[in-house]
Amino acid sequence: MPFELPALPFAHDALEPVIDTATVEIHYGKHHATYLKNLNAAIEKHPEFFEWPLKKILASLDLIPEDIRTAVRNNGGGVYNHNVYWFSLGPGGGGEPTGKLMDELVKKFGDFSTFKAEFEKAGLTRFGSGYAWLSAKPGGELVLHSTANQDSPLQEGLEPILVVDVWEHAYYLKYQNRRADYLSSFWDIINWKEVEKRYSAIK
Ligand code: MN3
Repeated sequence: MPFELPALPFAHDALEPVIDTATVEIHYGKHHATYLKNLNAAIEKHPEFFEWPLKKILASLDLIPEDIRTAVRNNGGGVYNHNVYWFSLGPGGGGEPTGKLMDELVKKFGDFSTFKAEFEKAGLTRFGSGYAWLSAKPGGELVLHSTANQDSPLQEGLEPILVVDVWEHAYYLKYQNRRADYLSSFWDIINWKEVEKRYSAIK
């Protein structure tokens, strides 16, 4: 069975004014959908990998046949990373996480505002296209990092917890060259309940 595009958990205009409707429509309906189409086209050549969960594929790219490995890395990453992105967001988001995730953030960064500043810096200093991530090691220790292009934390043995897409397509219509403004507004649309769930699932 081909991989599928998950329905967005909110309306296209639900992230206004942080992310405008046109950006959501193009980002989800064109960029994300195209990664999905290209991933399925690549896997068609070795359809046995349709049986694998996408996470397993991305965590073990060296097991993917060489003739499709780059296409799977780029397009599979493109599908998965955008899944994490959209499902971390929602209207009426913002505030701060609670529970175990907050405890670990404080342990790692000292306080929440230091984490925010470090996360924004990771997004701002990712040269070119990519993502800033809060990920977790297998034992639950948090790691702040960024990846280039459509690479994912799964390739480094890390579990993604929160992501911000810093490809220009994620923000250019509204923010143009002002990536820093996109990053500082991003906090208002984070659905911490979903992010906390993702973290609890690995512990
Ligand atoms: Mn994107």
